[in-house]
This record gives sequence, C-alpha cells and structure tokens, in this order.
Amino acid sequence: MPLSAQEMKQFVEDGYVVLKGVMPESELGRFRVEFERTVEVCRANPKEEYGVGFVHGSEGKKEPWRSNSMLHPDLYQPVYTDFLDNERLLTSVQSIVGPNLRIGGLKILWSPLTLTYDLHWHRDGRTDQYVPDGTQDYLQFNAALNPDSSFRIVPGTHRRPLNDVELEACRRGVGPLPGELVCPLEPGDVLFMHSRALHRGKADPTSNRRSFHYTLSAAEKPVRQGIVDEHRQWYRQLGLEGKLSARVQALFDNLFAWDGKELTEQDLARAAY
Ligand SMILES: O=C(O)CCC(=O)C(=O)O
Repeated sequence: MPLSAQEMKQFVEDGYVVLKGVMPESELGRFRVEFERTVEVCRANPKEEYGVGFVHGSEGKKEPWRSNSMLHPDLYQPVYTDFLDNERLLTSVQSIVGPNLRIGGLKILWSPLTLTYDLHWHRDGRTDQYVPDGTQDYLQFNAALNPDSSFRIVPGTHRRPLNDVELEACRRGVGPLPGELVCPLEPGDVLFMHSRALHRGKADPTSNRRSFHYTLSAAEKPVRQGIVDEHRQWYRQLGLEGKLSARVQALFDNLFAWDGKELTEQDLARAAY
C-alpha cells in the first residue's frame, strides 16, 4: 500500500510521518528474541567491526546504544532481512524513493542498561536538498519492536535554513528547541524521516527501546566504494544466497549490481563541490 495523500503531505511538510502497525503483531515476538541476541553480543564484547555507538558515563564507564553492522556474521539474525519482507513497508518507501529499491544502512538502536542515551541535535545528509514534491533518492526510517518515544524532530527544518538557536544546538546541544516534537511509536510502527530535518534521539534505561534504523535507496543512486565489498563478503559468509524472499533479494541484487562501478572518495569529493 503506497503512502496515502495525507501521509505524503505530512512527510513533505513536516519531514516525518509515522505509519501505524506496519510490522505484523504475530511476528513481533520472534523479532524481539532475535534482536535481543545481537544486543547481548554487543554488550558483552563490543568489537569495533560491529559499528557500536556508546553512551559515556562518569569514570570511563560506557554502554552501547547502537550497532551499524547487522550483516556481520557475529550479529546477524534472520530478522534483519525478514522484517523487510513487508509489502506495506516497501510500497510506502517506493512512494518517496521510486520503484527500484536498494539496501542501504542496516542499524539497530536500543536503550543502554544504566546510562541515558541523549544524542545531540543534528541533520543527516547535509548535501541533500529539499524537493517540494517530497521525492528523495533514499529514505531513513525507524521501526519499533517495543514502545519507543526516543525520536525528536523540529518539523519543517528540512525545508529551510536553520536559525541561530538551531545552529547552536547542532554543536552537541540536547536542550529543548522551539517547535520540537517527540514522535512516539507503538510496537510495529514505522517512522519515516527526512534526512535534512533537525532531529535527535533520547532513551533512558527504563524505556526498553528496541528499534531498527534502516536506509533504503533508489537502485540508481551512486554507491560509495567499499560498501558492496563489505556487504557481499558478509552475505557470502552467511550463505544468504537463495535464502531471502524475492523482494528482499532484489534489494541486495540492486546493491551488488554496483560492484566495480562504485564511486571513489575522489569522485565523491568532486561531486560535493
Ligand atoms: O535515536 C534515534 O532515533 C535517532 C538516531 C540518529 O539520529 C542517528 O543515529 O543519527
């Protein structure tokens, strides 16, 4: 089911939209069990290659809140590809990104055990422009397994320059901003976010946050060198060939099609000027 006109309008105007009950209730139990296995591995031994983000406390104490490497063989669970096998999710992403989708970032977010996760205000995709019809060549989204009231946004900031207060907040500020909204998610909900919207996350240890944070791109959007190698290496190590559903396989095929055609750092630097 593509985005409704109302959902699209909200995404275009506010820079986010929440889609209710996208992940089937019947699957959430299994998804949580598998997700938890990864959290346990990251908490027990947060190796650098897991792409773990830490919250820092006093006296050198630190606790993980994120991993970026869901295909890493130590961390992978079927849920990380299975939850994408979802007609409503993919057709909604297609409404914004276009018909041919490619796998992008696969990350998960969780609340730390004793410290509060309190990410500063920021924009992602600093070079991306706002396009009035809402189209983008990639889309970031959070998908919640547990109730999740972590994501905060200043709606509409993807469509205008930041003001002085907002700019100052980007220097690691976590305080309240005028117009700020919290976007609560119930289990199964998905939140689409425009990469240029000013946003941040906050989760205290009691919140039991367990959310996917993924990116899907247009198949034709250029890929940075090295990404295909890493994904393909892990994909082979996991023996995923032939095991994914047709629509999830297509997301990977559209990435592997870039093998040997990826942009170098120099290409990217040229494009940025
Ligand atoms: O916690 C969140 O939902 C936001 C995460 C985020 O903005 C990031 O990882 O860059």
